[in-house]
Amino acid sequence: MPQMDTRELAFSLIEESPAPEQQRDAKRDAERRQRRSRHMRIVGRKAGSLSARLICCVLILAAALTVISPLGAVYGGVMEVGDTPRLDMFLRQVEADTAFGPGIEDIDTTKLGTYEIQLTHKGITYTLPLTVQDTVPPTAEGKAVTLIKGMSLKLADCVQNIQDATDVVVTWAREPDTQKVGEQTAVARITDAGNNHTDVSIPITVIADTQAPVIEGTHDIDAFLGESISYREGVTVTDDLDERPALAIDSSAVNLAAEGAYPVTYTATDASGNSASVTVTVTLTVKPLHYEEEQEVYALAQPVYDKIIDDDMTDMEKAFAIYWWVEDHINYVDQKDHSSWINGAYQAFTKHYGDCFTYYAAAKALLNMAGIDNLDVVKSDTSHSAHFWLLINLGFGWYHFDACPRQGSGDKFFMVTDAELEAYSSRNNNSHIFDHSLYPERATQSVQDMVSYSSRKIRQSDA
Ligand SMILES: [Ca+2]
Ligand SMILES: [Ca+2]
Repeated sequence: MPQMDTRELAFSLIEESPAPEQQRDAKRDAERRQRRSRHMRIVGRKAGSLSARLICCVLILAAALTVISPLGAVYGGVMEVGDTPRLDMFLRQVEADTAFGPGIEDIDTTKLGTYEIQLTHKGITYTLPLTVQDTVPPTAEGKAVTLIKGMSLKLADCVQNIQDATDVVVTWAREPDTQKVGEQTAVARITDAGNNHTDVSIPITVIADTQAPVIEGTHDIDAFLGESISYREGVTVTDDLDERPALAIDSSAVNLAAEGAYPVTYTATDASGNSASVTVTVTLTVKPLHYEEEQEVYALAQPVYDKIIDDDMTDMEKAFAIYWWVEDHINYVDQKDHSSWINGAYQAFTKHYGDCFTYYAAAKALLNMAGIDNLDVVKSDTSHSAHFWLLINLGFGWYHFDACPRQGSGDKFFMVTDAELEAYSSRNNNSHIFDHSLYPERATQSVQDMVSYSSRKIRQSDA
């Protein structure tokens, strides 16, 4: 308790009391002392500090030597946090001419501490301490928790309905053992600002996880030297119990500075320590000169696609429109680079010239955009010349698709069967000879009665 208040109180008493020379007889003074003491005894629910009380006693004794105090010796008021200050916290008997001074409403009674207040009685103002204390422990409930062995447990998930007038701190009084499978009881401790605490029991069930996580989406990676590699792209890890199993990727064997094939291992581990691994191969090569990006090719092809394709067309009509655009818009010239269909398509859409590879590549880009399944076909006997074309499947079998212009009878190859293609090939230096075993079974039923090369239209039938 502040010493100043005690002095002020004592001084107030001195000022209020009559001078000793005015005391004419002891009886009158004694009566007066008893009367005022009755009316204005200041009380406190808790005693102040020893030193404060000593000082108080000394000062009041000193005052009594010169005057007879009308007030009691105890000072200050004590209230529970959250209550409203009342006069009876300071006076045993509240009289009509007693009131708090200004500022009493500014005291934050939700915060613990000792505040200075003003109290006026019979025209005299006293400065007194008001102590706000918290003596009521918090209340709370424990919440039963089930967790997987090894997983961490948040204390906040174990306690509910916490009630107290002050802020509280929640700690473990008895921490759970999350490595121990079975049932156990942990204890949480809720401590308030007044240092009162309440312990609540937490029933905890720890279950075992024996199944390893599952890694999906891993694949071999081809990349060029100098480019960054996204090992995590498309890779997911799931577990039967652990919602967030850990994924570690060991790429320490990859030499980013040298061409080669390197192992990369993905290891997923759940909270209980079960783990699974997958190893893929990362192949690094030097980036070819004039390498074009796939998305750039599709961006170049988009205006072509938008011009020749609309949503009302059947897949066969879309494929036929692609066939004619490729045949019409690429001029044939001999060339040697057949390394990448992306590069071939890039040349088709930017320069509009090339060889059979360019025709094949442009058609492949547009067929991909139309969502039409297609496969690359490579001529097997290149002693006379190389050749490239496609197989496409609209849902009723694989047919040959080759928009590179030819000469001679039967030189159009839109959805032709092996027999139809090979009839031409055998007459033209095995132009389309291919290894049948390398490709899926082709359709044998001709659809040429649906195809009009002269009108460039697909005749609708029951195909
Ligand atoms: Ca409390
Ligand atoms: Ca598991």
